[in-house]
Amino acid sequence: MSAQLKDVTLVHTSDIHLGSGYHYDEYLEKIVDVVQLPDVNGLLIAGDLFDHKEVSQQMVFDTFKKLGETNKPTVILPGNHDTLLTNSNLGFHTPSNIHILLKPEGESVLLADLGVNVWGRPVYNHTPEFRPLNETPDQTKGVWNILMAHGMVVDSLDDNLRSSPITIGDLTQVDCDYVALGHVHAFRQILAGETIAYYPGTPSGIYEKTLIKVTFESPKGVSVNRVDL
Ligand SMILES: [Mn+2]
Repeated sequence: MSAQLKDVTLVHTSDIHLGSGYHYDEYLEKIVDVVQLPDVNGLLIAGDLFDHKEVSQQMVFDTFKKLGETNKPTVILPGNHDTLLTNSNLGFHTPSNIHILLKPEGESVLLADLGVNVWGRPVYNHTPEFRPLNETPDQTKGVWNILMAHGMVVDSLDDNLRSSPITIGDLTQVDCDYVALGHVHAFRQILAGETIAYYPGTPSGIYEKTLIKVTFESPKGVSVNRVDL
């Protein structure tokens, strides 16, 4: 970490499952309310924004309109439920503050105003062979580096046949300041070497409704705060 890094606070959420019928609009509003706070600079959605690909066009339009109105950089990594986003025939326009990571091999977006680089590999095939977090890029110098991954953390690939596995070994070897996970519907810290990795839980549905505010400060480092909605 260098002293020139800017102080940044991001909201990290996942597993919103819009269209599943669990009062989605209420929770999208709550997320947007947190993102609108003056101390928040941007938003990370680590997969399963939409529940399925038959979500109504009106809901898709309303969702991107609300996320666009924050005017804060927003990075979306498609999860296994986001077939609406990974379908190549997207028939909608997204506001300019929204970046969807779509390249199957993984891609980065540099949020230059914030001094943040975000990388993620979207879920196209939710199978045991798909590895969201192996072979990740090296850090970009002079900015905060965030990796996003939608999958199931497992001790090792031998343990089970979970789809989209993220091993503790994968998490230990990454070179970044924060790993924004999604897929598990509960707030959870994952311990893996020096890596800081969290599931934020889900802001909607029948579970405890949580998200994360993560703050990057020079030279103090990274602090993670659970927010109960
Ligand atoms: Mn999922």
